[in-house]
Amino acid sequence: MLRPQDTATRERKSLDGLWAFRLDAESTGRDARWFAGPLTDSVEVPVPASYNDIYADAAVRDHVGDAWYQTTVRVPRGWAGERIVLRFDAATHAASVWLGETHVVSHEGGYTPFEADVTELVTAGEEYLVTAAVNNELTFETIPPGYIEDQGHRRHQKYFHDFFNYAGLHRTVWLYSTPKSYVSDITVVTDVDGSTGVVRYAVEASGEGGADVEVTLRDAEGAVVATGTGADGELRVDGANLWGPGHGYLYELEARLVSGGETVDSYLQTVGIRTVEVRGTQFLINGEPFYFTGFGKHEDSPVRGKGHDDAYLVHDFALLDWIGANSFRTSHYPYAEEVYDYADRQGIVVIDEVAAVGQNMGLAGGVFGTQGFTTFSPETFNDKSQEAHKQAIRELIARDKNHPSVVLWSIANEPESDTEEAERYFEPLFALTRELDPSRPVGFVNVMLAPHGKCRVSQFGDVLMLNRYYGWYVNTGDLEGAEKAWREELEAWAGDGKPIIITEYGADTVAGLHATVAVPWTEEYQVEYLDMNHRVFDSVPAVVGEHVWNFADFQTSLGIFRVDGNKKGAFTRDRKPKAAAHLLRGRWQNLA
Ligand code: GCB
Repeated sequence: MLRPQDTATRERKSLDGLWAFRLDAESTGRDARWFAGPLTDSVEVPVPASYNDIYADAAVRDHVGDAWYQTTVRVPRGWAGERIVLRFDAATHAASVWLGETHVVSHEGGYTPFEADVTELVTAGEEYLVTAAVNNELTFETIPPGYIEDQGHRRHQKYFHDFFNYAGLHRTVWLYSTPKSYVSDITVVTDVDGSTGVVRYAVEASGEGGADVEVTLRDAEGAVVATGTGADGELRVDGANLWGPGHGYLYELEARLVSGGETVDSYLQTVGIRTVEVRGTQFLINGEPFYFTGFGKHEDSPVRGKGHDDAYLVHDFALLDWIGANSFRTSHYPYAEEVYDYADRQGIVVIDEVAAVGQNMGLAGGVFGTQGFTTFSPETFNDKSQEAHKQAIRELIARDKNHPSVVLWSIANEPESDTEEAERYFEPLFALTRELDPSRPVGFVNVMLAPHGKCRVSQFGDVLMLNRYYGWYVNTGDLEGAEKAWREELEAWAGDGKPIIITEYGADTVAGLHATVAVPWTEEYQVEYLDMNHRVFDSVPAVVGEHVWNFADFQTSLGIFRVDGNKKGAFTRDRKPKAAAHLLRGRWQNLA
């Protein structure tokens, strides 16, 4: 799905700012047609942002159900005769949208975009109400899952993952125009042939039709390096400047629809020419072995929660650069598209993850206090859950397929994977991912409860991604025992002959807590814990990457084993380095 752009033939208008906002705990708004006029009894809310932490109000923070957002938009006068689209970059987790009194779109899935063609409903120059009912409920049939407990005095959202269920309009809302004949999709796959870069493109056109496709590829200085005609084809670039880790070199593909010598529509797609390949136990980018250093991250910051923020984007990447990280995983959901664009330009490598986290009732019982469920059953994860999971994969790949920074799809984090039901559930998801994108490897993130020899899903992955907490959740405070157990398990996995990425290892650490003899929760323990892990990784050649959990401390749901959130960050929530950050900096700068 293409992002809105300003080009010679298109314009866009951001609807970000303060919107009217009203909670609907009783779920009366839809029947009472709150969209039919200005939202009464409302306050103002910033877009983009999570609403939860904006007010000093537990009812907002812990709200379960619909939250209503409303703004007015004036369609620019100059857009008469154009196709006009209303687009939400994300609404977490589901939304229904009205333009005036007309329902224009509904969408499920909190981290991917959706849009509605509103051409027939608007007149250029006129003003309209835009209303969205954004719902944050998680069920066994949503991605991610959860369930609602009716506690009499309140409905309480339970879930099986460890980050706070922030909700709202987390990303930009757009009104944009395209011509009536328009470029509706572009797919770019690149290859390298000697010193020649190969760019295979496919351009989809929609609308009134009758136009031819022409493409022009320009280098970063704007010089034309290749041209083509036809809806798909292959462009060749002699002496190509490849995209690679630390080298965010981008070409630009202009796709034009041309009719009678006139350009009807023009869309600009950045292109990084690179290859990705798994060979034996190696992960190759441009034919060179790549070793991932970096983090599992979160979209999380004080006040705005999961709202996208360019200041945090640029700052977080500055910290990745400072610490010598070359990559991160978008744990545990697709991030804002701005993040991938920036990663493309910065040469940062991304493992792109679908929001399938928490599909593991074994883990949920122990860690999240939500006992008594079976993971895969007609009442829990069933065919509808699997269909939602498939849809989440489709939307992820449709959105992110053209980013050179994305080198690997992660289709789930720590699901149950040691049962026959899990094997049956996941096999088709791997097949779907490969069918949608044969150009990238695919994997899923394995949990400690399904160790080597027990896991029945890792057979489907091109790489092994392991989350392990030896020395934290097990062998707590016993780094010697942890090292032994960890090495033993890792060596068993290495026998599978696939590259292994350690996608999580970490220890909760309260910044400023110290001890002479390292004990859990102190900065000293986090340092020794990481050191121990690194000794283990360095002794197993199949390990091709290490992602510390987590980049920064982040907010979690209330509970008895988190104090104001998860403290496994190398940085605090406000991005101050703990001692561990300095350790990592030394190691990763050396590895680079
Ligand atoms: C995990 C999860 C991650 C948690 C982390 C922890 O295995 O993948 O979402 O935050 O452990 O700190 O417990």
